[in-house]
Amino acid sequence: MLIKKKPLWDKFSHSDITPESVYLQRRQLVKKLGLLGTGALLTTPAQAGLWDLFSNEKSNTAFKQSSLNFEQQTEYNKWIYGESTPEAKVISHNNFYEFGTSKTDPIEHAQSFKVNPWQLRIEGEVERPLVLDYDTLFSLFPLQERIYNFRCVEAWSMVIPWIGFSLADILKKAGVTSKATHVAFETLYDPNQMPGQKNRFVGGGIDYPYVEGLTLAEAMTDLTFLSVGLYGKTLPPQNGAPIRLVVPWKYGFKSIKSVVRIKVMDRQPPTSWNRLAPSEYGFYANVNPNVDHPRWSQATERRIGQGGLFSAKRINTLPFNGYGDIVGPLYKGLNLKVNF
Ligand SMILES: Nc1nc2c(c(=O)[nH]1)N[C@H]1C(S)=C(S)[C@@H](COP(=O)(O)O)O[C@H]1N2
Ligand SMILES: [Mo]
Repeated sequence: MLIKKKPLWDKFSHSDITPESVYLQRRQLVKKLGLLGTGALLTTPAQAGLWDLFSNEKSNTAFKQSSLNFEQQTEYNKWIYGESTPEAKVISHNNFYEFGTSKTDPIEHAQSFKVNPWQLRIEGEVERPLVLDYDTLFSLFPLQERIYNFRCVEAWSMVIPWIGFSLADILKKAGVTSKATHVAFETLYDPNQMPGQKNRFVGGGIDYPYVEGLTLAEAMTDLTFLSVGLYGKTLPPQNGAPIRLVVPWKYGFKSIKSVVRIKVMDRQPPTSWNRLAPSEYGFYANVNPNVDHPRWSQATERRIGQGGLFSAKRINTLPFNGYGDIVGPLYKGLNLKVNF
């Protein structure tokens, strides 16, 4: 399912792979993770997950690996997803309109962006509002690595090793009330630091602060991630330091950067791109190869970092960016062409 880069799965789905080689691969991975000699291999969810991985191509267990430690999970993720987009691309080809609309503006103009001190507020329909300072962002929950495919609405994609924790963890800590139906997010508003907020031309016409939103069910899904780092380090400013949302089954614009406010709501909040161009960008923005953008096809994507800018590899785009077996049930009965 959610496997974007396929070296591992390709090996195991080809008919010329014998059961013995599958078995050896599994032994090798289990050994790499240091799980040999720990006793019964199938007694913990993590180990059962590993077993599933090799017995059923469709199973995705990366997010059930709670009993793996950080190093084990990193190793495991590499095996599932293959290698990530080169770090140099991930930090230099960005959308962050607060710093300008070209892909190279953020790395050029965000370097002096002050991310510490920082305050992230969790408020609205919650039992216990929270205000988290910079250090707390990194210490509140154990940090996990998640290698996710990331698909921009502009039909390019990368595979990025994020560091962070599930949004659900923080929402559970704050305790959402029974009135909650949606979650709204807001980026820092500081025109002195962000030239795009000062000047409509630089900022692409967005009405700042940049805002985003999810349904409560989407927000509570374990896939929905708050990232504080990538490639094992804190986030560079151009990628949304010190903390940004990552919603891997939705177009990239939902993954709002440099978040200062998470507000649990009793209704659907407005979102920046939808406000700017409602016929082009919907509230849901689920990756969908069958619903084209009015001005271009969404059937394929250019995988950044594979083959250079002009010869870059084009691959097929998958429904929900490949995460359909996890999040598809959230949209049962919803017309995805109308609710794009
Ligand atoms: N505040 C804010 N968040 C934002 C954006 C932005 O312009 N401002 N751009 C979005 C878009 S369109 C994309 S594709 C991703 C890009 O994330 P990356 O630069 O880390 O790859 O950030 C999203 N989050
Ligand atoms: Mo995007």
